[in-house]
Amino acid sequence: MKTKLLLVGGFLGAGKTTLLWETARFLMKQGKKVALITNDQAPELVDSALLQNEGLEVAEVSGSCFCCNFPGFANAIKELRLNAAPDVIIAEPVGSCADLSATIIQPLKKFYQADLEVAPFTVLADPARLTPIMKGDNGGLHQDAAYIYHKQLEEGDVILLTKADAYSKDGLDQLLLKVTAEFAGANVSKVSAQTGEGVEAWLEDVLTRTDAGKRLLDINYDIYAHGEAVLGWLNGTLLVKGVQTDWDAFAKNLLTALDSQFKARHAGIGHVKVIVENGQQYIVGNLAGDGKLSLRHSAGSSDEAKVIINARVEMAPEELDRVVRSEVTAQLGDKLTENVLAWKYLQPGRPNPTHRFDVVV
Ligand SMILES: Nc1nc2c(ncn2[C@@H]2O[C@H](COP(=O)(O)OP(=O)(O)OP(=O)(O)O)[C@@H](O)[C@H]2O)c(=O)[nH]1
Ligand SMILES: [Mg+2]
Repeated sequence: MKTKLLLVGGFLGAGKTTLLWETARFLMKQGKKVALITNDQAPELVDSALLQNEGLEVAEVSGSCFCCNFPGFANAIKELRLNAAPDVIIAEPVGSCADLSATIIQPLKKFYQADLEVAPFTVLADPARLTPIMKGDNGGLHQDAAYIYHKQLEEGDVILLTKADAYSKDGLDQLLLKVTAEFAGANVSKVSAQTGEGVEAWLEDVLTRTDAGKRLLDINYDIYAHGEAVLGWLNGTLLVKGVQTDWDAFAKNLLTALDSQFKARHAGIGHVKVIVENGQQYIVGNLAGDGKLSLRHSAGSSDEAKVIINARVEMAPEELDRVVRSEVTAQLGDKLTENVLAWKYLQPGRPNPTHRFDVVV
C-alpha cells in the first residue's frame, strides 16, 4: 500500500508543528494511522519532544536539512513505513530551507513512486511576517533571510496563511488577495490550527490531489546560503534541579529575559522555543519574530525537570551561546543547579542538496 507523504514547509515560527499536530489528530480521529518527521541542523528538538509528548510516532532527521541529507530523509520514511505502517506521513523541513520542490519533492516522485504518493507542497506563512514582506519590507529579517522567505512562497503548490484566529478577517482577506495575485498558480487559503478553521478543507484538497511540486525555483544559492548563515542556531538540553520549582515561571522568565537581550542587540528573531518537561507534564514557550511570547500547557512544580532550548536568532552563534548561557545562569540563581545533557551552537553551512532536479517529474 502506498503511503501519502505530506511535506509542510514555511519560515521559522510560521506554525508548522502546531498545524501538523492538529492535522495528525484530525486524521487519527478518522481512523488513519499518522507518523511525523521533524528536521533540524542539530539534534535535541523542541518540536520532536512536543509531538512525542502528545503520543505521536515521530522520526527525526537532525544534523542536516532534508535536502542536504536526502538518504537520511528517505531512511526515516522507510523506517516509519516498516515500523508503524502509516497511511500518512507528515514531514516538517527546517524553517530556513528553500528549493524543496527541486531537491525533495521531485526525487521522491522519481525514486519512490512505488511506495509513496506525494501530496502538493504546502508552504505556511504567518500574516505578521508576511504582511511587511508583501510590502517589500524585510519583516524584521536580514534581507537575505527575507529572500528565502519569498522563495519559499514561490515554490508552494499551496500557500496557507496561518493563525487566522489572531488576525482581523478583513485584513486577512486583503492579504489573501494580494498573495493570490503575486503567487499565481498556488492555491492560497487561510487556516487556524487553534480553532481548526480551514484545516479540513486544506486536507481534503492536498490529500486527494497528486500534482505535487509543480514549480521549480530559480534561486541564487549564494544569497540563500547567506540568508541561512545570518541566523545563529542553538540547541541545548539541561537537567535542572531545585526544590519545588515553578517550571512555568522558569520558562516564562527565561524567554522574557532572552527577548530583552535580543532586542537590546537589535538581533532579528527567527524563532526561540523552550520546552520544560516534568514527568507527564510539560510547558512549551515560543518567542516569535515580533517578540510575541506564547506559553502553552503547564509543567507544574517539582524538584527536577528537563529543559530543551532551540534558538534561531540573527547573531553570531558564539554570541547567541553567550547570551543564552548567561540568561539560563541568571534564571537558575542560587536555588537551582543544572546538568548540561547536550549543548550545540552553530552557523548553518552552505546548502548542498543531495539531488537537484531541473525538470518537474
Ligand atoms: N494564535 C495562533 N497561534 C498559533 C497558531 N499556530 C501556531 N501558533 C503559534 O505560533 C508559534 C509558532 O508555532 P510552531 O508551530 O512552533 O511554528 P513552526 O513553524 O513549527 O516553527 P519552527 O519549527 O521553529 O520553524 C507558537 O507560539 C504557536 O503557539 C494558530 O493557529 N493560532
Ligand atoms: Mg516546528
